[in-house]
Amino acid sequence: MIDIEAIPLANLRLSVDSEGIATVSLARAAKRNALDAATIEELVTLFSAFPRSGVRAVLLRADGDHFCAGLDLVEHFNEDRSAADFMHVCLRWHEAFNKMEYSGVPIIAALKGAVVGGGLELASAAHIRVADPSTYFALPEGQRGLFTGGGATIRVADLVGKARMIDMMLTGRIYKGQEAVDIGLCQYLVDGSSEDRALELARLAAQNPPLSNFAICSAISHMQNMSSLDAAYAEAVVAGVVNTQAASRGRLEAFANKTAAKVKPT
Ligand code: 1HE
Repeated sequence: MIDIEAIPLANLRLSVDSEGIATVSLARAAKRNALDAATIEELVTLFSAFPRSGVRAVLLRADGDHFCAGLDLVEHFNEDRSAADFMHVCLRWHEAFNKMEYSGVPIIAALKGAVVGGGLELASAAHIRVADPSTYFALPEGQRGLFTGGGATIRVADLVGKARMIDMMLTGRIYKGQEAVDIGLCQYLVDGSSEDRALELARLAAQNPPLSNFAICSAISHMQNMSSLDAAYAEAVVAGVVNTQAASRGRLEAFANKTAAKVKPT
């Protein structure tokens, strides 16, 4: 097991509670949590370690009023990067966000304020997104003379569809509120604090056996990349392992004994 609380962090903050819920905070509020190269390296380190840390779910939140303002535009301007340099920057973003999406550890993002550009790419690597009334989503890359480089062409297009993503980028269209839920940018919209709801969801997910969560938070994403034939094969193999795990025996026994909760709306 990796001692994740010993990992040195400057732009992120980490705490882990007694239930194994890790809270990761984006901690550059003065810069609206813009993602500089150092922050991306911290995301890579942390999210690479979670699957071997015993953490059961992750709450991803941000300091300040905005979740994330995307690429650190000032760093990018000052560095005056070559094409090859920025390609390598993007590859580190992909490393970080792939570690998140394919980690097998549920990540619940508590959103607020700006979730824009690379901030939306970060949010879309989480497994569940919770928005509050202040939350808004945009891809202002086109207006900045840029293009997405952190996986939006894959994950945001997957969430909202190609046509909506192209419109967002061409016109700077901003989505918020119920419309953002309706088009798939987030799964929850709350009146109060997105953090409170996200923590509740993290606690719920953490009650599942870790191997089930591992499959849910890695296998589904992998299978989306496969042909239907290969996905069906992989699903059978994963289900063979997960559905016969020791941790499921007691739960199945409870159902057989009629002591387990039924699946019914409250
Ligand atoms: C930043 C950044 C940033 C703020 N890079 N420093 N993303 C964008 O195009 C969004 C750019 N940011 C904004 O539109 C606004 O800052 C916000 C709407 C997010 C927030 O507004 P506000 O009024 O609360 O803050 P502010 O006064 O604009 O900024 C406060 C500070 O944060 C200021 O620094 P300071 O040193 O002057 O105090 C800003 O410079 C700094 N800041 N956003 C760097 N993004 C892999 S490719 C991905 C491509 C993209 O992500 S493109 C989208 C970029």
